[in-house]
Amino acid sequence: MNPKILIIGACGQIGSELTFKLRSIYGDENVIASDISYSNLDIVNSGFFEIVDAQDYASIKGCVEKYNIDTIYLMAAILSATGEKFPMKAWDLNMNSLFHVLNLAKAKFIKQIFWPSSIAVFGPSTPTESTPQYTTMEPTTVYGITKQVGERWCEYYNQKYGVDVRSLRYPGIISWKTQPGGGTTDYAVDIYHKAVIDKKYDCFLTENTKLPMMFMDDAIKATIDIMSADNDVVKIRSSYNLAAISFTPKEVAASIKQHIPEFEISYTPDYRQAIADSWPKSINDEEAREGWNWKYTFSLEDITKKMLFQLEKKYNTTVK
Ligand code: VAH
Repeated sequence: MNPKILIIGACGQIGSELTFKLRSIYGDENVIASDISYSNLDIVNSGFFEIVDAQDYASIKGCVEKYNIDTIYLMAAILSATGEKFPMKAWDLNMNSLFHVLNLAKAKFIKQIFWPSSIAVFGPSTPTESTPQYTTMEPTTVYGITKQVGERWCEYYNQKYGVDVRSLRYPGIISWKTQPGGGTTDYAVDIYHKAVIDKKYDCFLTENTKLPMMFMDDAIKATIDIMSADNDVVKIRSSYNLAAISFTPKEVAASIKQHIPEFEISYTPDYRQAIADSWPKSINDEEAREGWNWKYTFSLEDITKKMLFQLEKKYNTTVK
């Protein structure tokens, strides 16, 4: 029997691609996209779409009852960079939305939840290379704090009330379908757009700032894999470390120059440098690999080829 899925935050970077992928697996009629506004017309016009306020329990519950939803992917959040500009907005959205969805599951209105955490749960006191699943976590961003606290509540609701909530600590996610958002890792999205449009990019991080990254297709696969795994396979109910590759702005620029030789990068670090410096450089995801056979596919070269090809089509330019 197919799940009946509601995606909250379906207009966003990951939510939009999850919507299309889940529809291709379970059928359009079983996947309801929702967001606070009609901000992504590809999503709004491609299937079932509802306006849902992630901070309003009644709004979510009304959609759950209207479509007989049993599974929620909660993809709405304010990310790290924007969260530092609007700390209480980030706390309110990221936490209220999670409590509403957890409480709907506790009250048995829904059966299963996916909630994304992030490598932002780690902080400056965390070991930076091959960061383990269990280690010191002192996040210094509001976004990271909401993800750390959110992980604690997910584990609590699973252990106390039997709520089937599953979570992944996403690294920076790279995709071409949506514009870069309010994330610190979004330089790695913007650089490809600017490479195709302007053949140059002024990076807001320094050249050797190494961060964990992943192509969207890998992130979507991991999300669907963990949600499809048998309940007893999912041992960690806070959130699983998830890894693919790590690279620096200098390395991604060199990868782009292989295809656009005239591409030039410059560096003007801003407030986001301190956020990036607080995060790990690489992640150990052995629990995910051993737990449910997770493995990534896309290398940096694969990502560069895919991003430039798709963005060349999107902007109608010809990349050599
Ligand atoms: C951000 N893209 O930059 C998000 C991500 C690991 C960072 O969670 O805020």
